[in-house]
Amino acid sequence: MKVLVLGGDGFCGWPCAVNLAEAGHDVVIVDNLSRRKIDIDLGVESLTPIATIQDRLRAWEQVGGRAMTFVHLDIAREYDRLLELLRSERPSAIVHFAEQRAAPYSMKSSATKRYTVDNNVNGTHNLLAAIVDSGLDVHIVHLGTMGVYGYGSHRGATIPEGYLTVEVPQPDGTCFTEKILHPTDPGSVYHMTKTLDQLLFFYYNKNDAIRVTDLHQGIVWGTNTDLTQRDPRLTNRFDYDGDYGTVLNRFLMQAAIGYPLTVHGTGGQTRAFIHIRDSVRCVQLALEHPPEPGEKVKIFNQMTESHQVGELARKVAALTDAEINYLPNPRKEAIENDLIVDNRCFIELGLKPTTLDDGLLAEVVDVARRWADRCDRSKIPCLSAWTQRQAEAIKAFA
Ligand code: NAD
Ligand code: USQ
Repeated sequence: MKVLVLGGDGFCGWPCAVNLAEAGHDVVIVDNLSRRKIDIDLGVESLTPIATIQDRLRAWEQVGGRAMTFVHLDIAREYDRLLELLRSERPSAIVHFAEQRAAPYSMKSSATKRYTVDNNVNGTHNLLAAIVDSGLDVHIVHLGTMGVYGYGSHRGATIPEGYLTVEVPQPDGTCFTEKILHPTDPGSVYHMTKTLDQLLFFYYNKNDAIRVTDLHQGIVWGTNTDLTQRDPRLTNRFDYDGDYGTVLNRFLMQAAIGYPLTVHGTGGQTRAFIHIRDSVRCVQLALEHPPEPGEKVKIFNQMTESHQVGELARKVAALTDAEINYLPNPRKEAIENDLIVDNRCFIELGLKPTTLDDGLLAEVVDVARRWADRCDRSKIPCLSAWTQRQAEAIKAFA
């Protein structure tokens, strides 16, 4: 099938694009390369050296991969070109990764807050409006986040896959039951944009019968898949800096270079995780099992396990002899939370979870050791503070 991969030059998008090409799909990567530009603005680089998108595509064909094409397009700003692309390519499905995805970056300043909202909300809305304008029946597979549910206390309740059944009291004392979107509780401006995306999907699904699968993904760890390991020019990116690096990959990279692991607060935060190989597999499964015409938005929890940040630090320390540093938390978030997640949809579709094992953790440490001389240690601290209070605590500690 013809698939557009929006954001296909990014960390999750690139391995997903090559996997879909390998599975026999006609893949068109659409990306405005903003992620690479943000690296330049921040003065950081992926720990792994990444080839240009043009070199990636050439290398992919040279190793025998099915050819993919690339369109340089900003989905948030170039509506007419996006519509023209839909009309000319007539895709059956669109995988939508094309958003500003870092919570700390979204909280850096009013400029990055506004950019994140403009980019993410406009991009998603442009896509939906363009599909309606095009008259095509396209299945959107969107990368959302587990963070839409929030990390307050769920008091031991299991987080369902998107919808909650509630009892609504009637004036006569009886109740009716209804399935509603699970209440949202975003913890950053970035996470807030994902809750707005949910509402956009809900509306366009109801009004225009657009078929959508929204994947509420946990934190992705690891770096390469078998396919991106086929040639050095296919290597995936590895973010480690204080804005874009995510917790487990950061700990593994820190251990590799002898930098004390940066635990925020007590490390009591529990989060959902998924390995990049499973992320890629889940997107393929979602594409192969689209909603029926007229079906409401499908929501899957795309995660395989939950862990506490402090527990992960201790695990990495035990594996590598790294030291742990407990730092003032730059984020306004619960000191501790529980997280029990229903992820049956993907398991029933055949996902065999890749869980955290020492071999896989060691593999990431090896990648990081290999490129350790590319690491700029001054870019490791997380300095983006959620409020003035957190900013002052970081300053006082420094
Ligand atoms: P990334 O920043 O590496 O990739 C996003 C890609 O989208 C980049 O290549 C960027 O240039 C492109 N892009 C951004 N705005 C665009 C626009 N307006 N037009 C065209 N292209 C645009 O991020 P990622 O880690 O690959 O994340 C991809 C998606 O998955 C995001 O939506 C993110 O919210 C979601 N997600 C990521 C994680 C994670 O741990 N990385 C976890 C859960 C969900
Ligand atoms: N943390 C540390 N030390 C660090 C970095 C982070 O203790 O060096 C803590 C944070 O305070 C937070 C937790 O680790 O409590 C997770 O932080 P993160 O940066 O790994 O993840 P997050 O900001 O939630 O964002 C990432 C992706 C985002 C995705 C989200 C999924 O960047 O795109 O949506 O994970 S989820 O966490 O399920 O919402």
